[in-house]
Amino acid sequence: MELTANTTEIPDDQYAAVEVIDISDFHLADDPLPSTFDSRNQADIVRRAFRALRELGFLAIKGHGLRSEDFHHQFDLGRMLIEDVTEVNKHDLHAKISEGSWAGYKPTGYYRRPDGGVDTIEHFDAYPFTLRISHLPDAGKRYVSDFRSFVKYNHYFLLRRVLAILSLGMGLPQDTLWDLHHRGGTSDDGALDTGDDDEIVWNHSKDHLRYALYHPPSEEDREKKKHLWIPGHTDLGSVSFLYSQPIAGLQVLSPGGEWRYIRHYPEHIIVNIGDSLEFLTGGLLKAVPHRVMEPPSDQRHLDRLGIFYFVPFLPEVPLSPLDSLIASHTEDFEVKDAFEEYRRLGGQPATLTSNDWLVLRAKLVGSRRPARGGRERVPEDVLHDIHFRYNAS
Ligand SMILES: O=C(O)CCC(=O)C(=O)O
Ligand SMILES: [Fe+2]
Repeated sequence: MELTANTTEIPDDQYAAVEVIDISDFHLADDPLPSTFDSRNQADIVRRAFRALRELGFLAIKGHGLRSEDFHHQFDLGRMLIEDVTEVNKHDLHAKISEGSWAGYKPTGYYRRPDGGVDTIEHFDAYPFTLRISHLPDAGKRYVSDFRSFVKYNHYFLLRRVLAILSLGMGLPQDTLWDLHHRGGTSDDGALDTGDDDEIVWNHSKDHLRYALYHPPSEEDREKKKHLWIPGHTDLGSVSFLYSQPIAGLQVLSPGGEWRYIRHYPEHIIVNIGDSLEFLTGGLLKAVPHRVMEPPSDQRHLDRLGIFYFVPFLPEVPLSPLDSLIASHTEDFEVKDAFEEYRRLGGQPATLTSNDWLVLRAKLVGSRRPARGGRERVPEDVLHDIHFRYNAS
C-alpha cells in the first residue's frame, strides 16, 4: 500500500517523458521461451529502451519480477535501518567513506555543504560481501537473508537483463556488458548462501545497495540550500537502479537543457546510466545529470525514503573507450576519451580503473570544489572537472 499521496503541485509539463519498459516480455537467449514469444516485440523493447537511455538517460521498468510485497518490504527495511537503530549502533557501524568504502552508516551532518546548509541525509549502505550479521545493526540482523536475496535479485536478475538490453541495443552479443561485471558465467555462484556471519567471497562487480532517508531541513536551511537537497551529479559506475517512491524531488537534465521531474511510477524501478559506462563507450551512452530538489509544499514536511542500487564495472576494468563495444558505432558519434587530458598531463596511474575511480569519487562527494587559482592545470583538475561537472555550488 502506498502511504503517501503523490504531489498535486507539479504541472504536467515539468515532468520528463520517461519511457516505461515491461521487461516481462524480454527474454534472454537462455530463458525458456513462452509460446507467445514474439521476436518483433523483443526487438521493439530493445530499441525503445536503448533509445530512451541514449536520449533521456533514464527509463522506468515494470514487469520486473519482484512481487509487490517484496518491493514494499524493502522500504520497510529501509525505514527500520534508520528509525529503529540506536545511535550507538549507528556509530559503531560508521562507514569509512574517506577510505573509499560506503558500507555502514553515513549520519546527518557528515558533509559540510559548501552552501552552509545542514546535511540532513542519513543512509545505510551495503556491498554483497558486507551482508553479514556483524555488519548489520542489531535491529537488522534477523533480516540478513532478505538483504541477501534482494542483492541476488538486483545482480543476477535485473542487472543481467538491463545489461543484455544495452548490449543488444549496441548490436553486441547479449552478455557483452555482463561479462565486464561478472566473472564465470551467468548462474548464481552461491557466494551469498554462506552462514549468517561467514566471509562472503564476491568476485563480481562491487554492487552498492543504499537505503537513504532525507529529513526535511529547517526553514532557515531551506534558503541556504537554495531549495536543493542533492546538487547536480552523475552516478558512479555503469548503471543505477532507483526504486520509485512517491515523494517528488528527483530531476533530470533533459536533452533540451531544462531540469525536469521524474514522476513516481508505483512499483517501478528507474534505471539510469552512470559515468563509467559513458567512459567505456566513449560517450555513445551518456551519464545523465540529475539532482534532488526539495519536494513541493504538499510533501515538504515528509521524510523521503529512497532505495538505490549502484553498479560499477569489475574493479580492474580500465575507464577508457573500449573498441569492442563501439566499433560498429563510430560513424554515429565522436568518440571521446574523458581522461585524455589527465593522461596528457602525466596523471598516475595513466589509465584509471573502475575501482580507482570509485575510491577517488568517494573522497570528493560532498566536498567543495578545490580552488584552482591562476596556476597551470594539473592532472587532478581533470578529475575534479569530471566530478563537479554538473554541480554549480
Ligand atoms: O533521491 C533520489 O531520488 C536520487 C538520489 C541520487 O541521485 C543519488 O543518490 O545518486
Ligand atoms: Fe544520483
